[in-house]
Parts: sequence; C-alpha cells; structure tokens
Amino acid sequence: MYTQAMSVGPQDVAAQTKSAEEAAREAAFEARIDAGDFIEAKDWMPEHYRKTLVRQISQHAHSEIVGMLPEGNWITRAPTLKRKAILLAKVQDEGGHGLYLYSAAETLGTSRDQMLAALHSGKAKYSSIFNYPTLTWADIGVVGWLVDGAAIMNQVPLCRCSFAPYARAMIRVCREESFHQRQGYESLLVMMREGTAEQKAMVQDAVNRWWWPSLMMFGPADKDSPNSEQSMRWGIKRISNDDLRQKFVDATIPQAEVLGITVPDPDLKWNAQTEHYDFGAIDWAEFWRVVGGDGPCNRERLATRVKAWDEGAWVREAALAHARKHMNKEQVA
Ligand code: FAQ
Repeated sequence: MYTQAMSVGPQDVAAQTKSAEEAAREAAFEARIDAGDFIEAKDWMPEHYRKTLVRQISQHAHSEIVGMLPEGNWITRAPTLKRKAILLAKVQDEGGHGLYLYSAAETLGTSRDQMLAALHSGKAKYSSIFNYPTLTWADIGVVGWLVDGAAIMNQVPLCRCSFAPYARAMIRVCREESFHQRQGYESLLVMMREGTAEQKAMVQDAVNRWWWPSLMMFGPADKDSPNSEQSMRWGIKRISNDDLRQKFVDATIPQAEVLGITVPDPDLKWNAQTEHYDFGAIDWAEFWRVVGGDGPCNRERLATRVKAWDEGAWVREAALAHARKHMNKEQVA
C-alpha cells in the first residue's frame, strides 16, 4: 500500500529540513528566554517576536511624540518663568524618548519612515491618553502626576524587557519620567497648599477628567488582552495590564490624600483583606472608541503630526543633502 508520505518530492524534503532547522532555532531562542538572557538586535529571533516588538516599541515612540502636543500647548501660557522652563524641558525630554524608541525599533529592520507612515495613515496606534484635551493649567500638573506616574509604573518593568535595545532605552526614559512625575505632583501641591479656592477647584476638576483615562493607559483587562500572554511568555511584558493598573491605584491614592483631592470613583475603597484598593468599573466602550480614532482630540492630534511632518520636509532634505556632500568629500579625499 502506497502512502502519501512515500510521494514526498525534493521540495517537500527541503521544506521539512528547513522547518526542522527553524524548530531547532526556535527551541534555542525559547531556552535563552527561559534562562533570562537578553536578546540583541543581531541575534536570531522568531518573526512573531520581531513583529511584536516593532508594534509595541513603535506605538510607544508614537505616544511620546504625540504626547508632546497636549503639554506643548501650554508652554506659552505657563504662569511663571520657572514653570515655563520646567515644562519646556519636559516636552523636549518626551521628544528625546521618542527618538531613542524609534532607534530601538529600527534595529529590528523597520525604518523610521515606515513607522511614521503607519502613524500618519492612522494604521499605527499611540496611547489613548493623548486624545484628551488639556483645558487648564492644572491639567499640566495632573498630566505629570497621573500620566507620567502611570507611564513609569508601566515602563519600569520594561527596563528588564528581553529585547536589550528596548530595555536600555527604557532605563534612561524612566529616570526622566520620574522627574516628570515629581514636577507635576509638586506643582499640584503648591496649588493645593497655597492656591486660591478657584485654583484648588481647578485641580480637582482636572483630576476628575484625567483619572479614568489614566487607568485606561494600562490597556484592556488581562482577559481581553490578545497580546499579553505571548508577550509575557517572551519577557517583553513582565507584569500584566491589570496588575500594573492595581499597583498604580495603590501607589496613587495615598498621594491624592496628601494633596487633599479625591478621585471620581464612588466604589474606591481600601480592602484590608487583599491589602489593595478596590476600584470601580472602567468604561471600556470609551477606551475602545478612543483607541479606534474617535476620542475628543484624535483627529486634531493626527492632523498636527502630519502637518509637522509635511512642513519639516525641507529640513530632512537639507540634512540629507548635507550628509551626501560630506560623504562625497570623504570619498574624494
Ligand atoms: N492606548 O493586547 P494588549 C507616556 C491596544 S508613554 C492605545 O493589552 P499590549 C510618556 C494595543 O496596542 C505611554 N492602544 O496590547 C508620556 C493592542 O492593539 P494592537 C505609552 C492601546 O501591547 C507621558 C490592543 O489595544 N506607553 O505616557 C492601549 O500587549 C506624558 C490590545 O491590547 C507605552 O506604549 C492604550 N492605552 O499592551 C509622554 C508603553 N492599551 O497593537 C508625554 C509600552 C492597549 O494589537 C507626556 N507599551 N492598546 O493593534 C506597553 O506596555 C503595551 O503596549 C500596552 C498594551 C500595555 C500599552
């Protein structure tokens, strides 16, 4: 009796050999991950690992760059020279974070132009949080306290990400984010301790608007997070979305108490048994609406980025022409 296995042609043999080789490489890669090794850009890696990293790192880079917009909007209106200098430095830092992150993603073989084209066409995501408006000066303090606070909580574990160029970028980013969080908290503390009744009300109003979007920054609940399981398995993510969100709430509520503000959650209470704060249900319909492009500022943010890209074309062209001129000179010499 002839079986199908006996009619294997030379191409099939090659494919089988290749897949055996591939399987051996994958097994070696998984063993490195299990041993806690860091993966460098030139090391062999499964295609899905590479794609997952390009997706996450480029989204992260886009978030830093788009994240400059809601705060940059207040640089000319900062109330004092000191606050203006701090805000200017912070917004510049965010630009720098975007650049390290684009560089880390480029080591995986995707060009910056490709990543930016994905952002500008609306294909690539960036953090939902930057689609909310900064309506008053208090929003700037609250963004530092809550948004940078949530960013650090999420990013400190990324300093141990299995992909070494990302982990290295995150170490520097986290140092700067920590200053960002502190400056935001300090500016709120001044408003709450020395401010007028109107200024205090402005802080409370900003917290009311930013609290829930900040909790959404950590992503969907673990049970609804399609990427988490594999990313945790590969050591890209070290702590799950829900666990990070809980850690953020636990760290932030005592700070809110020192400030003398409340968060807009009637279900928030300390649970002595779990030793964590219980908190109310997140409006996931709002989250997905914003992620899907229909938040309060999505269109404005994207249009601003596209305009900046188009208007900066002459700078990129001039820089490239300059680099070419130098290269030619070196070749002649
Ligand atoms: N917004 O399966 P998961 C900052 C998407 S930087 C929009 O859980 P994953 C600094 C997710 O991409 C803030 N989309 O996904 C700063 C996925 O869609 P996809 C950014 C979100 O990747 C401060 C889908 O939902 N930080 O703030 C969001 O395992 C102040 C399913 O989700 C980072 O990017 C969201 N919030 O976990 C700057 C950190 N959440 O791609 C200026 C690195 C989820 O399959 C001023 N990233 N999605 O189409 C991460 O840690 C992860 O990517 C998560 C999401 C945790 C964000």
